[in-house]
Amino acid sequence: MKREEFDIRVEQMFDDHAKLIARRNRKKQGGNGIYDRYIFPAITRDHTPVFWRYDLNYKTNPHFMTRLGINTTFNAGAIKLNGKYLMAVRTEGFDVKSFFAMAESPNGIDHWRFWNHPIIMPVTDDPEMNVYDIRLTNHEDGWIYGLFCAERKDLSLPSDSSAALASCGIARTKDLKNWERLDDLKSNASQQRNCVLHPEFVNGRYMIYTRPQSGFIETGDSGISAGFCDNMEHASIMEELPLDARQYHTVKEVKNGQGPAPLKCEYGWIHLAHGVRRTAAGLRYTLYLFLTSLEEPWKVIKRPSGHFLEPLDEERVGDVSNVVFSNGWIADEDGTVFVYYASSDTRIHVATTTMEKLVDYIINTPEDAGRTQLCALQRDNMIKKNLKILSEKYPYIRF
Ligand code: M1P
Repeated sequence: MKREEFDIRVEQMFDDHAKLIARRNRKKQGGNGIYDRYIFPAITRDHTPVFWRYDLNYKTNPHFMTRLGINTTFNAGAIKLNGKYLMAVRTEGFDVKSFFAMAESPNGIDHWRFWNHPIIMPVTDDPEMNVYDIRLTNHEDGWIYGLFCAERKDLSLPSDSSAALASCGIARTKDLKNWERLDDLKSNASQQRNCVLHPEFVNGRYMIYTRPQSGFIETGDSGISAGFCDNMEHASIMEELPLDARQYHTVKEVKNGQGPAPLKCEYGWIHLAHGVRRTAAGLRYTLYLFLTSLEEPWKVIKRPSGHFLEPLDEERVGDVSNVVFSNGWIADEDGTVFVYYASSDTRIHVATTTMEKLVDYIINTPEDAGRTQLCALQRDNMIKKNLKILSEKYPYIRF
């Protein structure tokens, strides 16, 4: 490639990137009344800066090749800080290593721009191979904590090149730039993933939502659990209380995991979680909601039936298809709630709703009736009431 052509390619690339960042997103028409989806993903790999992927030196990259490709941008923690909407994005290179990178938006919907530098997360004495799925919690102790999965090779199985151990890495910051790494969470479980710090002290202690696992993939029966610790510098949880167990023939039949830190409302804590079912096409991940008690956040008091958000249309296809996953949401001062969810481990979307709608959904969506006949009866009850309304309103139409 000639020097002039190289320069044109570089300019074109920066131009395309600037247009992508400037693009406005719009709500999809219709919707389910619970939340609005948006036409474009909020963040894709093309949103990462060009200078993260290309060597811009003509002498060392005369063919203008991608040098360090970015494969996917997904599963982001989220927080609002100093008026900015921020995501800590799981950014995966072609080398299949993930790192966290902050992206910010002026309105929570579009114009997402990555900060120039990714987070260089400090390591413990036992550096992990990979980190992912950070949950950001603005804790009442004054720190912003990031709890994430820290994955290491399982050295007890040296000949199995895919044997891995998942543990909960913990770091804290005040500005999302300078991070202090703390000890990984200690617990009795052999592995942990999807751990999330509750935003308030509970009876004077830190409370962490956990997901104890018997193996890297297998989760055991306990599902989402909770435990307490006295400090975050050397967090240790020796007893985990089962909070939301997986259950036969529900959206969380195979496994589940807490999403972001729960949101507080007058009735309790609203939780967003993912639930996993096994299908002939593989695992299917959907998102669901539940409510825990204000005073005892480890006790579930409301369980709307079924899923809250499922992979839809183009969201269904990606690196790991048929998956939606969320570890970040932001509740704004005006009651708007931004739900950031990733589809198929590939890109990030936003859905918007309000606290009022979430509360209505949680309180008024009936619980799972338990088995098919009771579920059909539950639906038939609503059908009968609706037909009465319709026949009174439109007596001249036959329903
Ligand atoms: O591939 C789907 C998800 O699988 C894992 O989630 P869980 O531990 O609940 O099964 C994680 O690797 C997650 O990052 C990924 O999105």
